[in-house]
Amino acid sequence: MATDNLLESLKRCIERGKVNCKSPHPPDMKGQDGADELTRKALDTGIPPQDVLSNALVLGMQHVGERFRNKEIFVPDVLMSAKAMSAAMEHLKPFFKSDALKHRGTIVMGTVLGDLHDIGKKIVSMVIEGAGWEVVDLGTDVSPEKFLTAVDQHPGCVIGLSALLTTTMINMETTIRHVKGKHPGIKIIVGGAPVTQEFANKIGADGYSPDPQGAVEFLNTRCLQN
Ligand code: B12
Repeated sequence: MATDNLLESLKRCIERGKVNCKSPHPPDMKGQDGADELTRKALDTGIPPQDVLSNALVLGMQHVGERFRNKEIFVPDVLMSAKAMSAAMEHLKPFFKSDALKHRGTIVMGTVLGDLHDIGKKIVSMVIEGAGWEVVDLGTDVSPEKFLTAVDQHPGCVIGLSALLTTTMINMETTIRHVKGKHPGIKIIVGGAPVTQEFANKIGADGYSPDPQGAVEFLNTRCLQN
């Protein structure tokens, strides 16, 4: 299959929530390769992992978001797309793993309290790891107290906060206040679809980026300790 066709088919698997060849969902794609097989094929064909990520997976998920907003699909459909995305990302992970010798520092990542979205956070974590940083991923629905405990366990770390809901992005501010109350010098970067530079400034974050590359730039320019 040509590169463009392969990426287009993979994007479609994300949009339709086709996880792998064996999965019965969606019925009209029964027996066809899913995100699992097509990601493997794309990488084996020599398509760069960054292209697989940006030109198939993220684009597919964006389309899912638009259709969900327009009420053309519903939560169970989105969950299947998220599952397909996770299956694909498993194949990408090794390509973003970095040499332990390049260890530049530690970032504690988490999705804030009340928020269960983690696809974007996982992508950002993967790219950051590939840039030589250790990532401690606290998962989703992380309370300010849990972030503080992690900072105590990883002295000198940076924090990365993710939020996808307008109702939970305010919990970024609570987390920043809680953590900076005890560690005023700690650097905190925020991101997620509803977050903006203006919002980041308002809540006292040190950095904001709409994408993983910006997060790496922030870490390498503002957070290196030596
Ligand atoms: C997938 C998804 C879900 C899945 C999540 C599965 C999972 N494991 O993550 C499920 C089905 C569980 C879900 C549930 C809900 N969802 Co939802 N969901 C989405 C959807 C379609 C895609 C999100 C996504 O993965 N995008 C792809 C990734 C790659 O993009 P991203 O997350 O933005 O991340 C990128 C950047 O933002 C940035 N980034 C992200 N984090 C960070 C962190 C740092 C530090 C940095 C620097 C950068 C950064 O880099 C990433 C890579 O480029 C969005 C639509 C959208 N347009 O965002 C709705 C959306 C976020 N959901 C929405 C809603 C309403 C809900 C529910 C309330 C629905 C319901 N009725 O139950 C629940 C809430 C559950 C909860 N408590 O969290 C709304 C939010 C509206 C709002 N104004 O707040 C959206 C916008 C859909 C819509 N248009 O209405 N959802």
